[in-house]
Amino acid sequence: MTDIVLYRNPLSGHAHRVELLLSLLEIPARLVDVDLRAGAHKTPEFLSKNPFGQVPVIEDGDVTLADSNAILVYLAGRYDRSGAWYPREPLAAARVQQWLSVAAGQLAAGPATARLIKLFGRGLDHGRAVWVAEQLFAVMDQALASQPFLTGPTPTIADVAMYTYTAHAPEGGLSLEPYGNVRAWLVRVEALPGFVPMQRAGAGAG
Ligand SMILES: N[C@@H](CCC(=O)N[C@@H](CS)C(=O)NCC(=O)O)C(=O)O
Repeated sequence: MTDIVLYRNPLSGHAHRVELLLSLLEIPARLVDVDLRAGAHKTPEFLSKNPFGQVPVIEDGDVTLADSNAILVYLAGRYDRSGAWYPREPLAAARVQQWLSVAAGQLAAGPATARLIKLFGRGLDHGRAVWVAEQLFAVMDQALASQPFLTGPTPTIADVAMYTYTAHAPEGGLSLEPYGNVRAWLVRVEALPGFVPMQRAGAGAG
């Protein structure tokens, strides 16, 4: 098997969730940094990989795939022989999908957007992002009161999708202090064999 190529930016939480699953599943990968500040994601060459001009994108042999959650589904479906990270049983799969939708919805509109505003000066509404994030964290905290991971007793790609922008919420001016179950869950994810963190922000992308 040739290494999977992951086009990413080191400060992109969407790209980090893919890097995290690659590492948890011990899938050999080569990381290629895309310089978002220089506009490398809007060149014809990169747009041929992802017409939306966004990271992450992976290349796996002759497969080119964009969108972080789609990539998680693909990697788990193709490479996780245990089937635990993306269960096939209809209700279990639906429970995972619920959180993937939240990751593309409230997580993106809340903590990820707050971070874009605070770190990268994006001209968006910080108050609204905080409002969305606080509602999200309250729901996550409740879900995690009765189970160690978002969909049950073992981790799935739902936890991978939700991890990064939750862990980095303080970079967007959000406090995780009121959400003890969320903080305990972050520690559990960080203790998984193969966990890799995203670097804390200094300079870079979004
Ligand atoms: N829905 C996409 C969102 C990816 C995304 O927003 N990527 C950001 C970096 S975190 C990006 O490439 N932004 C550059 C741009 O949109 O021009 C996914 O889940 O992969």
